[in-house]
Amino acid sequence: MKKPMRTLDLETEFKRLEELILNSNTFFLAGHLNPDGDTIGSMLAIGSVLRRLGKKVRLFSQDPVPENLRFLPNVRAVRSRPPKVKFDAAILLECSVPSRGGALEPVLKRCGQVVNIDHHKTSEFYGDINIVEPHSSSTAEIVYRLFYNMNVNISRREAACLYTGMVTDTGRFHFPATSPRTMQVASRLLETGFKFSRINDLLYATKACEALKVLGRALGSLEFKAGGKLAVMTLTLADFKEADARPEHAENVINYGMMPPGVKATVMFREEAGRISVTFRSRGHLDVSLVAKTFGGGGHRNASGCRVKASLKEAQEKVIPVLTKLLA
Ligand SMILES: [Mn+2]
Repeated sequence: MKKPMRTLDLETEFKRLEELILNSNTFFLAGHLNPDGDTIGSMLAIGSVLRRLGKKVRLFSQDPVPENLRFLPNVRAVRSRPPKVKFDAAILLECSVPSRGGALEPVLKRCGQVVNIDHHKTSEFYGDINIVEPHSSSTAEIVYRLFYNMNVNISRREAACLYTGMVTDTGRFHFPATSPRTMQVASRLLETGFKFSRINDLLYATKACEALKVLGRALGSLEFKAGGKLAVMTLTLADFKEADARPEHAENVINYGMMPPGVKATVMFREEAGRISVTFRSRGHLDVSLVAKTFGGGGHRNASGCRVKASLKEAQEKVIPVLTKLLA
């Protein structure tokens, strides 16, 4: 890889990528670890367009595609084993640094050019071409613009992939990154006639029975502290056993804690063998990562976590006072 040069002129970068696509034949596409709807949807859409242009494409995700995205067209083309051949170009999707995609370096050394497409401002501009657009709701929105510039007509299936990227990254057009342009792009995608309602059903109205049972138990455990500003949820090993569930079935459960009016922060205590996993959520300026750090954990201002070697009761007695103090 050449030494990165920070390029700020986005239109020039789009043009350079168009030229690279037209002048190259083999492409390696990769997304980030723990892939989400935006990474996988964007990858599948680019892969499909490149194939229609007669190119050879390898899609790679070191981590498996999550269960809830396996409905996407041609998703089985995404492989978790890195290829051993050369490519004219690599396109990395939302990897702020190449290692966000896993062990990519050996493959990237065999790629003529590296393209970095991202909508996070943390991107390190490591590519030969860098399309980094922090004002974009999603990578899918950037990819749409690329195809639009190239005068590529998007197929129904490609539109379904890009829509999935946009709807998941914006939290169903809910987060502040959703712009008028996001809605315009979504509207253009809908015009292709793909079944967006079916996709929304699969993404948002489908949940494993085990996950529903765990959710029920977590909601049943809700308690309020700090004068109603703190919501506390608890899941014991027995809860998981009785729901026949695994820890991943409790993913996102914590977000329900933020729903009651007046709640400023929420914490979930989840019992594991010999320790307690503690996760935090908050809104706005309230920095729950400070609490996580107190107990050797970390994360972001509004979403963080730690693990405490203690019983459930002890962990709660340690953590809740620290949170209450933050809320005071
Ligand atoms: Mn994204």
